[in-house]
Amino acid sequence: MPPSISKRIKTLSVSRPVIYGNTAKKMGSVKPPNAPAEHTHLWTIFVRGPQNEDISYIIKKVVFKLHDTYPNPLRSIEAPPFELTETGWGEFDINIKIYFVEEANEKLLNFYHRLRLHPYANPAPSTDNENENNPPGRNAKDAEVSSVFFDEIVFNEPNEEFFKILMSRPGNVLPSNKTDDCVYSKQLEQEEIDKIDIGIEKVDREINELKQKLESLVKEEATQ
Ligand code: SLL
Repeated sequence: MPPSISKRIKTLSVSRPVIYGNTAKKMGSVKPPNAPAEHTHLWTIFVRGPQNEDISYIIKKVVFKLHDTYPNPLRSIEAPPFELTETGWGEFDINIKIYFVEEANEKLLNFYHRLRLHPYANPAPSTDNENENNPPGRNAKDAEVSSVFFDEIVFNEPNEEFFKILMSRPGNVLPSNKTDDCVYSKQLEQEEIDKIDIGIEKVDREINELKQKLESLVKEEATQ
């Protein structure tokens, strides 16, 4: 990567939302050609914008490192959509490396996603971060499984050239409201914050109750 001569803008951060994760479906008798007989699931791993917007103005390529049981496990996707569809039988951790466009002069982002193929028998109440896509009327065990996460890529002190690129898509921020196509929004963010606030209040209340209980037990003890 050629060194960027563009100056970094001090004390400024720009964040961009991304969605990453996988969907998976049990295959019936119809399998893609060349799929080994023991492969039971068709799955797709992806990195995308919350509304499927083009993110290639900041991302140059995404490299997915699969389990060593796959031939050529290092799969480099150099143009959008940054996704990979495969077949398989097992769940494993996929290493994801996001490379940014050269103008960014940024280090790559390196993280893992656990490939999920199976709907769990007794799914925990779904957190909005990871949800079971299981519409009514469909057999739970055949439903498409999805394990999808929201995150924000934060660019600290971007250089002037990259800042211009970031600002060229002012619409690439979170939408205000949830829609059927896209739940990731300011609205969902606020709902999550509200849930956390309620949780904090509950824990504070419980701590206070326990403290009072303890105090009265100590007093009781002292008077005996
Ligand atoms: C484990 N979770 O920890 C398992 C590994 C490997 C998955 C899962 C197909 C590879 C192939 C496939 O699904 N591998 O048949 O080429 O041991």
